[in-house]
Amino acid sequence: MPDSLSVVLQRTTCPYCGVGCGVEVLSADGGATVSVRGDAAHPANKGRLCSKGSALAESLSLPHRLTQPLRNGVPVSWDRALDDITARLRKVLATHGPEAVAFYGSGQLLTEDYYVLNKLAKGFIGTSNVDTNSRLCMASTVAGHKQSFGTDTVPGLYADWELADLVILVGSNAAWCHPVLFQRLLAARKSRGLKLVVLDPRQTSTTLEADLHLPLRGGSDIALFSGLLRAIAEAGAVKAEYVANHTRGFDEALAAAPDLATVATATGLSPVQIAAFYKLFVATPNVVTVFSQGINQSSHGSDSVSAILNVHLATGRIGTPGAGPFSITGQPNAMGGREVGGLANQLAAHMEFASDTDRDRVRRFWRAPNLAQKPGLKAVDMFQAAADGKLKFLWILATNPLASLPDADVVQAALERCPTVILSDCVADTETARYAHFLLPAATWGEKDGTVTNSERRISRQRAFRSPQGAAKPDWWALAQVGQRLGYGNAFAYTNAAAIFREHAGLSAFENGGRRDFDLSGAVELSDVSYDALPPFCWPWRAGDALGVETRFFANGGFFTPDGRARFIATGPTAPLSQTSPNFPLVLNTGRVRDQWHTMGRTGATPRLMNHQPRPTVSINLQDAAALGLTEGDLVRLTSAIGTAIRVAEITQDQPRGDVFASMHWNGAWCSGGAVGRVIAPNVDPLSGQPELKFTPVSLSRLLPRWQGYALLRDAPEILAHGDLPGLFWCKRPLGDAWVVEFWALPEQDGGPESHAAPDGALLLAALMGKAAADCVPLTVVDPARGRWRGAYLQRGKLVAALMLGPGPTLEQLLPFFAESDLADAQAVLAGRIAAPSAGPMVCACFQVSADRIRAAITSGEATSVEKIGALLKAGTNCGSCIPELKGFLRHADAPLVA
Ligand SMILES: Nc1nc2c(c(=O)[nH]1)N[C@H]1C(S)=C(S)[C@@H](COP(=O)(O)OP(=O)(O)OC[C@H]3O[C@@H](n4cnc5c(=O)[nH]c(N)nc54)[C@H](O)[C@@H]3O)O[C@H]1N2
Ligand SMILES: Nc1nc2c(c(=O)[nH]1)N[C@H]1C(S)=C(S)[C@@H](COP(=O)(O)OP(=O)(O)OC[C@H]3O[C@@H](n4cnc5c(=O)[nH]c(N)nc54)[C@H](O)[C@@H]3O)O[C@H]1N2
Ligand code: SF4
Ligand SMILES: [Mo]
Repeated sequence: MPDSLSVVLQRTTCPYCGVGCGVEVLSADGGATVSVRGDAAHPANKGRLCSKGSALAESLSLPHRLTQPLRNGVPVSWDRALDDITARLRKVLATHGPEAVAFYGSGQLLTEDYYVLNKLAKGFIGTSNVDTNSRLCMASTVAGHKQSFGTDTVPGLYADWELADLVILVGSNAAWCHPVLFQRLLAARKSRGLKLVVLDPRQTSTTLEADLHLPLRGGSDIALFSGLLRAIAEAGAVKAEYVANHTRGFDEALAAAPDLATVATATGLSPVQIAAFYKLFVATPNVVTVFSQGINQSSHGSDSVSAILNVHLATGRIGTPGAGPFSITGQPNAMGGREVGGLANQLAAHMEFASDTDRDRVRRFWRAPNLAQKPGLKAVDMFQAAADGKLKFLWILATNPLASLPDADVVQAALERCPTVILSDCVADTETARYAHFLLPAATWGEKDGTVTNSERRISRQRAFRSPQGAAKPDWWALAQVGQRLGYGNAFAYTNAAAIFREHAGLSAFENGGRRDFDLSGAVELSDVSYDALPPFCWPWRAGDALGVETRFFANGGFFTPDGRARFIATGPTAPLSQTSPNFPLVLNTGRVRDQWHTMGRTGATPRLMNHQPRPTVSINLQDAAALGLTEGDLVRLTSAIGTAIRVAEITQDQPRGDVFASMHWNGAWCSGGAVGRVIAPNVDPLSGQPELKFTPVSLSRLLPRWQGYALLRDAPEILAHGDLPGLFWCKRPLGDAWVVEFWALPEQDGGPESHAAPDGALLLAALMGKAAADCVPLTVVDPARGRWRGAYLQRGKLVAALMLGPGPTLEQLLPFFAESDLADAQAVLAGRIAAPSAGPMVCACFQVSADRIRAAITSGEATSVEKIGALLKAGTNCGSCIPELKGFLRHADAPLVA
């Protein structure tokens, strides 16, 4: 830990996406003043950061940070909390056995946290009910890899994206979700001329860059890639020697492969488009097929993965520079979780429950008294079991299941029914937190030490550069404390993260002898000092190898199946589990936006990240919107077979007809009725258990609000529980130094008010401000006949809150007054006798360049290219994440912007 007076440079890793960028943090005053920049020495990003990474310094002081253990909302000491948790655990074990105990973790845990979690649960408590949000993320890839390769391994390296002549992005919006890697790809294209094909039903910032965009029907990639196997065979492009020497099952897979006409029917693409794609694939030996959630989050996700692996195996394009299938992981440590066995069907260090030898080996290594003997409950089943009353003890770490799992009603029922729910998180206001009996304050990014593994198997250090806030502690510590209290002192006597890492490396090496690809035998003896200084490296790191050897797998076979051969898996067209119908005629697709991270805990509280897409929208195709009578900004109800959600309409050409898109981010902590998990059925892939998050039949209907309004608040609003403001739809966000809550009064039949008259705003303001309202002077202008209520709170002449219901001054007009130290004419403010131009949505988050400024520069004729925009306004010159959008502006220079 740096001492408190010096300026310190610390190298660490970004806590967001699976690209795993190196970050240099300059901190002074013991971490109170921090700035960040990309680490030029880190092989993943070579100095670049995207908009989210660049904003890390601003997101360090989170509102509603959890700084103390809470039991039923009451602060308690760590000792008290841990004693109580252990006592409850013992009781559940004695009464109901280990099957009644479950842990639900996250790809945002560090490897060390994850290792201790897995060891405690599977080895000592004896439950394999240990699953993670990775089940929602890349479980289908894990299943696909294991079936075909006999192990869960990404064969290639990021460099392959740059060395390829053809890169196919399947169900990946890398421009927004893996921005730095995407920039590397674009740079390589510029210098080497590689081709980029993108498969995505909708138009995205990624498809805008594609040489060929195939807007295939949701869930139909499996047909396309199965058909490709046949096209490869017909073109004589099978690498017979590779197939003969290193694989099994080719003939069966080929027999199942559909013809072109079948593929065209399944995908909705024209035979000409499909044939062009097949021709390009066949003709280009160096091809990397990158796949992400458009593939994984499907009820046939693991077969879709297999269909992709099949074409690479058939052509022998695997594990060579510039060729291979490439699963790109989402979370910073999704891969680390797979390495420690974080999923309910894995054991640890790439060992399997199914193998007696593996179980015995892990048992001996851990000296485990209660090693679990068979796989446990996968995420969706785990929460169903809790809702059914079968789970009595559930410990959730670093994830927000109520906001991110499908069928949120069941998740809520699970949290309500389970008698002991523990949540380890760094913030107190997540949706899940409302249901936890124990909230344990976790040290978070910048406060904790450990390692993460990125999508190319590169292990990087996360390093602390400031002290944990309040009583926050690393997750491994809390888990180890429970292990010790259960009487397993020796097994959980870790004093630091380095000790855990050494043990993890030890398990990977234990009786390995080349049987398991995950091998860190080179790190078994790592000293604390070497661990502190550990540079990023790719696994395997085998004993005797120099640190930094970068291995590709399978170019010459060597698979981890019993006979060393890969398996082809026979696949053909398979449809999503639920189909559209007259009642639910549209398909809801869900995913990510550029500047938000998951359930928004960190990014939602960062003003410049919230500017990019400030409301919970649903994107609707122009013609679909016209048919439904919807216009931009309308309030829309989405209804599926299992539930409803409310969103704000965004009308766009980017959506194909019949498809709508809503981001996964918004949830009950940030808006009411907006979490898409309320409408997504828990349909899962039978092999991987991964839910179908990208294909939900829905209907849309317009909600005509009684009135609309907003509140501006100096401080983050009090926590608003789902339904806390009956009859209203609301969403919140930070703006400048203030916070905004927008309101829509729902129609009467949706629980809204009986008349158009504005309600008593004073009550609403008090609900938003909580105790802070007490020492403020209220000032109100009420005009109910015209449906208006305007009010403000002043504290020693300073505006601290304002509420505008009905027509009145806009947010932008009001905001500047929050900065004034003595508001001379507060009445004039409320009356709206002020003007400030709107800047429009923020496009370049790094330099805060708005859409209006960019459009003005283009209209003036000065900005004719991305480079010119950069020279004039700096937009796009730092992380480059907005370059695709800048291109969109240039392309549509004459078209009106949809804000
Ligand atoms: N900005 C940002 N970046 C992130 C994250 C974030 O929250 N915000 N999260 C990280 C995480 S954990 C993950 S897992 C990754 C996810 O990264 P991605 O997988 O790239 O992100 P998504 O937006 O979930 O989905 C990608 C695309 O799949 C498309 N799609 C939907 N259905 C289909 C289909 O049937 N076939 C095909 N071919 N495409 C389809 C969607 O239209 C969408 O554009 O992002 C990581 N990076
Ligand atoms: N509809 C729909 N749903 C989806 C998806 C989708 O595409 N569509 N994508 C799915 C995917 S791929 C993913 S990965 C999930 C992500 O979904 P979640 O994992 O539920 O989302 P996060 O917001 O990342 O939750 C992480 C939590 O960990 C906390 N945290 C941060 N650092 C630490 C730490 O060091 N320790 C502890 N204990 N807590 C910490 C944060 O405050 C936050 O509350 O969502 C899934 N859900
Ligand atoms: S691409 Fe952005 S979010 Fe992902 S690791 Fe790099 S800086 Fe972080
Ligand atoms: Mo993910």
